[in-house]
Amino acid sequence: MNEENAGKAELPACCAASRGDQAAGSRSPANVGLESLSLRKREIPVSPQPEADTAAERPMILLPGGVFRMGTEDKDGFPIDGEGPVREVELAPFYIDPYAVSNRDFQQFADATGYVTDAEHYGWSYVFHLFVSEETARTVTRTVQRTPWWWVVEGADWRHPDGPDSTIEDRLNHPVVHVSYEDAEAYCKWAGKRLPTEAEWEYAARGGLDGRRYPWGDELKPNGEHRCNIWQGKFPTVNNASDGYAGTAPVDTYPPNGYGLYNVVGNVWEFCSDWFSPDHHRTASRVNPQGPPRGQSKVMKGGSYLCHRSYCNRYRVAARSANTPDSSAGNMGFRCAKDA
Ligand SMILES: [Ca+2]
Ligand SMILES: [Cu+2]
Repeated sequence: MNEENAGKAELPACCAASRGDQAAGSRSPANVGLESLSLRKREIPVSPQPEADTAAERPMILLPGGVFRMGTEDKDGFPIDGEGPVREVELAPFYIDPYAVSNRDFQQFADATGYVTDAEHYGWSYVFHLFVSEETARTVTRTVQRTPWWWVVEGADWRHPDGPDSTIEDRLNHPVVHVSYEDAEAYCKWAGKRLPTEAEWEYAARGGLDGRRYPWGDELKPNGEHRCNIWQGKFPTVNNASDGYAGTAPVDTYPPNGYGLYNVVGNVWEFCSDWFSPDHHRTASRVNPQGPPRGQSKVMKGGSYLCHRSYCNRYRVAARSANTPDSSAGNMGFRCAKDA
């Protein structure tokens, strides 16, 4: 395959949408099952606020690097995404954050710099249909044809995650969303950090386990316990939220993995620094791989609160997706890394 053309065209529809995907006038109750809209009023659990500190001061996790096995040939996986082959990859030591960047973290950055995100610049972002208020829903005219649960909501941005009439005040400890790859890069620069490479992200997400499906092992719910924030019920209309959360969860929800990272799978997709290609890694160097030199979309890892086995089984450590650098949605965030 020509590397220039490798990228999002090959990716099957996922629970993320790109900025260019919207189509006018395709929203209709039949598309998305509006009968379940009452779910949107579900109380969002509020976690205790952490100690007041700054993201830059919070300790990062130092990982020793070395050789690990990256990728999967899991029968439950998506070979077309380039999840395989399983290969030995060598990494230098690096630091990574235990948590995704939270609304509180991003607020410090925005307050300090006056930074304007891509969503604010464009004036809209993708909001999952069940979170949009009735009033805001009346203003929605565009959705994504292949993924009609994504509504183009004017005035949706990181401060207004469900639309202009919503706020982050009740979720300061949740991951920031509606931030693009470019926004994530800007934050990292300000914080003296950087995004992880895909290899670093996956190594960190595996938490020291070898060849497992999830950060904690092979079983989705060990002893019947939820270990990540994904979708339960019937996607995209009925979310039982039996894991405790219909939307985002606080960044420190559920036990961490073996390296001390929280919510690496589920909750929000996390941008990595690599351009996406389904096959570049087959022939590329396996020492500190950085991804292809060019591309259309940036790698995202970990899946989100919208992932469901029936539709988008990408809440596995080896799963991959991608989005264009200026795209944003209510299920996309990031965590930071740093050279050791
Ligand atoms: Ca959930
Ligand atoms: Cu998904």
